[in-house]
Amino acid sequence: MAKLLSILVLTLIASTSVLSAKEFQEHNSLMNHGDGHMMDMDGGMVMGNNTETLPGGCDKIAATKEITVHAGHKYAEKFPGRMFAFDQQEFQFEPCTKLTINFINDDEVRHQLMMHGLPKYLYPKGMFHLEVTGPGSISGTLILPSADKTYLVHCDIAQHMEKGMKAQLKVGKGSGDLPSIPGVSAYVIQDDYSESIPILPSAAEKALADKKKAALANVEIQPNNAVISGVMIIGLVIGLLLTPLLIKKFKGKTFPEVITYIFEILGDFIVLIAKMIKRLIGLFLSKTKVLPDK
Ligand SMILES: [Cu+2]
Repeated sequence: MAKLLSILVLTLIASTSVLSAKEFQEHNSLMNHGDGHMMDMDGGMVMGNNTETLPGGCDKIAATKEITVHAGHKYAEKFPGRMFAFDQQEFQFEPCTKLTINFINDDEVRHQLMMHGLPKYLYPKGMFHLEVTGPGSISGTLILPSADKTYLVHCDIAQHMEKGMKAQLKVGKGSGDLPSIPGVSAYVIQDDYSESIPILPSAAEKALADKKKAALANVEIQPNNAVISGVMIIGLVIGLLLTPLLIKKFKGKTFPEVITYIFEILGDFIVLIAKMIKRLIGLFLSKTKVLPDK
């Protein structure tokens, strides 16, 4: 029984390890969900597939083209600081072209080829989308609109576009270049690997630090100065006035006698204060108390 169990467990482990080592998969038997949405249970998906309906302004299909686009980590090697990329960053087609894209994922992760801004009456959410999880291929077709426009092509998996998986597709003359297309247009946020930047603070940072320092110095020193000038002067004056009197008083007395005398004075002083408080309370009570007429 124990032997049988161990064989079963080993078989399970072996089969899962075979499954986890992903092999290239052609996603070509997809289930059609309607509206150009097709998918399988292995991470293959097409959205916005359109092989027939002409976009507004297209009298006929102007041309039929087929391209293959790879997605993978290795295509980002030529772009410093990027992690993922397509093997091409720019595409250009004549308006009303029927375009078939064969999308190949060369990585062990999930990648997409997404186009945005297409006419919504024809493409749900204005989107054409191909997706493959792990190494594999998938194909989809769309008919490009009639107007000159530049479309964003990207992978929408978190951070994949920011890390380089971004391209542009121009229909006709296009409508300019999109920002941060690796190798095509300037990055919106430039990477800077020069040594001077992390070591030396910028002039603005330095000015800010100096300002903070000055502010802190003011807060700490100014009130102290005021305290010293006010209280200290009063103390000095009192001390100067009392010293001759005290010298006279303590002449010929020993140190313990002086201490005893000081405590006696303090004791008298406390008693005096207590008496004054008592008298004040009495005064206050007699004034607030409503006494009946005799
Ligand atoms: Cu991706």
